[in-house]
Order: sequence, then structure tokens, then C-alpha cells
Amino acid sequence: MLANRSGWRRMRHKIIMPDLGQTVAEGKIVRWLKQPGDRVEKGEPLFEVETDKVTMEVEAFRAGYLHEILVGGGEIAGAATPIAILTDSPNESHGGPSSHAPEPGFKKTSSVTASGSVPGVQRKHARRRTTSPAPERVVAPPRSTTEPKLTTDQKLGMYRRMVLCRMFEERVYYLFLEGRLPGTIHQSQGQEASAVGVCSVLEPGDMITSTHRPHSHAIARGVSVTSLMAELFAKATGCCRGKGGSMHVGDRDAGMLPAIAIVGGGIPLAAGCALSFQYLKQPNIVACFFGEGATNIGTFHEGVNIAAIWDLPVVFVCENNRYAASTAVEKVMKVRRVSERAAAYGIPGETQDGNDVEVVYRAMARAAARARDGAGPTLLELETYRLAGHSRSDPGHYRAAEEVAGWKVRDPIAAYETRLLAEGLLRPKAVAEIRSAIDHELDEAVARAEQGPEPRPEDCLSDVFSE
Ligand SMILES: Cc1ncc(C[n+]2csc(CCOP(=O)(O)OP(=O)(O)O)c2C)c(N)n1
Repeated sequence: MLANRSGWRRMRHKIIMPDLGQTVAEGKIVRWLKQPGDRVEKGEPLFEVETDKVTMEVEAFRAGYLHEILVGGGEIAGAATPIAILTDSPNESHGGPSSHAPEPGFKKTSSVTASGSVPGVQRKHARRRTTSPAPERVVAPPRSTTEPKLTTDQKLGMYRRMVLCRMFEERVYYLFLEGRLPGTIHQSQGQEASAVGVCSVLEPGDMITSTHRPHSHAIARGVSVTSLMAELFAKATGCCRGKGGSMHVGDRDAGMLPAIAIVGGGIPLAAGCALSFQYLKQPNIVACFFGEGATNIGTFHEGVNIAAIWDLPVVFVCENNRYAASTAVEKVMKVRRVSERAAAYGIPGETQDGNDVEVVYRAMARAAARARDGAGPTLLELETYRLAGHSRSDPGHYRAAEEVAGWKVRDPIAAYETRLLAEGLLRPKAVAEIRSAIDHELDEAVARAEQGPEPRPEDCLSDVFSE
């Protein structure tokens, strides 16, 4: 043991049992993938956990050395209970592989043995794996001479914003693993090009609507990262004053109506907002984001149809990431492409590579110009892939490893970075500088969110109803 006990304590980090769902109070450690004394990298799988809903690997939220395991394989721990200790340096004595005794100051009160009477925890759900076709490249139509040419500043701006989206999601993911963030999260790693490409076309006064997976949409539209982070921490300084949380973020001044977590719920809202622009003769448009799962919901038919017959200024942006939770698109859709459905409403439909930010930008520019000209809506399908699970508790076992690997190769940020470097528009030094500046921005956002005030009970009903 080190002489300076207080210094020693500061370098220790509790690993907790993550909160794996609103109805999941505890998890069983199936096995530890590292042993005390082992080096652990940030993001490296650390242990396997089983609940009555899923079995999944949980990653380390920071790098370090596994000092001690408090809850061993086969044991059960409640959500947010410390289950292991990580240290920064390797030379601190560790408890040894068989030592699961808690350190002073770390309680192990809520863990019980797997043979204890905890109904359902031992049950393993059968995992069905779907094989889906390899990602297909959709060739963009030739660029017309009237299409806007992106300047270097615009390209670098889109790159930086995509990196901000990705780093925000990564930070949120680790905050969640640390148990510092309440509530649930649906993340958008891998879908940044569609969010940023679409929003880069929008002008002040335009609006977006969004879904249960709204973080990248918000960042792409320019909602401040500080107010977004505070909202995720349910603080009064959040963009919805702490009343919305992750799935309902929005900021009307920035051009984003609060997101709606009911699948398909944003589509009639977008049509209504576009109707108000048309009625008030405002020169604005709405970009309505939704997943392919929403196109099987009744509101899709109602919203797109009314927008079509009234030529409303809206672009329906379907981010087709191939899965609605665990349901593969081909299981619930008879046509090959979502965009084919546009024909039923008499509007143009187009499928594009949603992982290429410039392709997205050009497609959105065409659709936005059409909407602004009073020619009505377009259904723009953007083929993409979410690299993370559907939600915090989804290990994604329904996707074949080769499929995930195939899409990782097409990571929209890595691909764009490579292209900008090759074109000489971006320097390797600038890549590091951009990431470091964003890191600081996020540090600041987290610090301010944690220090921010809680919403006051007496403000509970303010901003909820409009008279
Ligand atoms: C009307 C409704 N049904 C079910 C759910 C539960 N649910 C939340 S997200 C989701 C999948 C949505 O898939 P998709 O629209 O493709 O969006 P993605 O999650 O792929 O971004 C489901 C079924 C819900 N929120 N609302």
C-alpha cells in the first residue's frame, strides 16, 4: 500500500453495474474479461453482464489497471453498484484474482449470489441473427451545373461538426457507463453525415423535427452543446430546461422543434410546421428526420400525404439504418427502397448514400430548393448504419459481425477525413487540433451541466401548455 493514502485514493475509479433499462434493476456478471493487475484500454470490453433482457459486454469508460473485482463472475449486483476498482498506475497492489472483498469505503451491499431468488436473471433469451445484404453503394446522380459548389470552409465546417457529433456521443456513452448521466440514451454514431449534410443546407428560420435518436440532429442544427449536455443531465440550464431529457431535446431559436420519441410522431408535426410557413408566407422549410421503421407507422402516410396534396415546404428525410430496434428492414417492407413509397403520394423519392456528407448535402440542396420554390415535398432516403446498439442496453446480437465490420469500413467521418486529407484541404495537425478543441468544449459542457441547478418543482407546469 502506498504511504500517501489520500493520493492513492484519488487515482482509483469505481466501475459500476450500468443501469441497463427502466425495468432492469440489476445484472449478473457472467464473467470478467480482465483479471486484477491487467491493463485496460478505454472502450475495451471489461466484463460480460446478463439481465433478464440481454447479455452483453460492457466496456471500460477509461484506461487504467484493473485493481480489484468486487463482484465476481456469477454474482448479481444492482444498477449503479460498484463492481470493481480501476487505478491509473500499475504499481498499486491489487487484490488478486480470487479476492472479491470490498475495499473500505466501497459497499457491496446490493450484490447477491446467482443462486439467490432473483426471478428471471438466469434466463437467457434466444438470439436471432439476421443476415442482410452487404452495404450497397448508391450512386449519386451527376451534379447539375446549378448545384451549389461547396467551399473549403464549408467542407471543413461539415467535417468538424461531424466530429463534434461523434465525440459528443462518445462522451455521453462514457458518462452513462460511469453512472453520472440519468435516463436512457439512443445514440447516433455512424449517422453523422446525414444529420450534418442535411442541416448544412438549412437557413435561419428553417426548422427540423427529430426522433428518439436526436443528438446529432441537434448538434448539426446548431443547438449549443452546453445546453444539450445540461438537458441530458436534466438541469434547468438545459435546452428544454431539464424537462425533456435525451429523447426530447430541441431549441426553437436554433431551428429545432423538440424531438418526439413516439416513432413517426415528428412527421405530422413537420407537416404542420410547414403549413404554418406556407400560410404565413414565410420563405422557410422543414427538414423532417425519421428512421425507416417510422415509414410503417400511420402518421407517415397521413403526414406525407397532406404535405404532398398541399405542396408543403418540407423535406422528409428517412435515415435508413436498416434496423428498427432489432427488426431488419426487409422483414417489414416489401419494396426494396423506402424512396419507392414516394410514388404513392405523387412526390419525388430519392435514395442516396447517407454516409457521404457531400452526397447528402447535394441531394438535400435539390430537395430544399424544390420545397422553397413551392413545388412541395421530397422523400429523401439516406442509407446509413448506426454503429452502436439501438439503445444503452442493446448489444446488437441480431446483426452479423461481418455486416457491422462492412459498415465500419464506411464510417462517414473516417471516410471524409481521408478524402479531405487527400485533397490537401485538411492537415493531420489540424485533425488533432480539432479533436483537442472539441474535447475541451465537452469538458466545459460536462462541468457546467454538473454544476447547473436542478429544475424547481414550482416550474413543473411552465412551458408545457400553450394558451
Ligand atoms: C409508436 C411507437 N412504437 C414503438 C416504440 C418503441 N421504439 C422506440 S425506437 C423504435 C425503433 C424505431 O426504428 P426507426 O424508426 O427505424 O428509427 P431508428 O431507431 O433506427 O433510428 C421502437 C420500435 C415507440 N417509441 N413508438
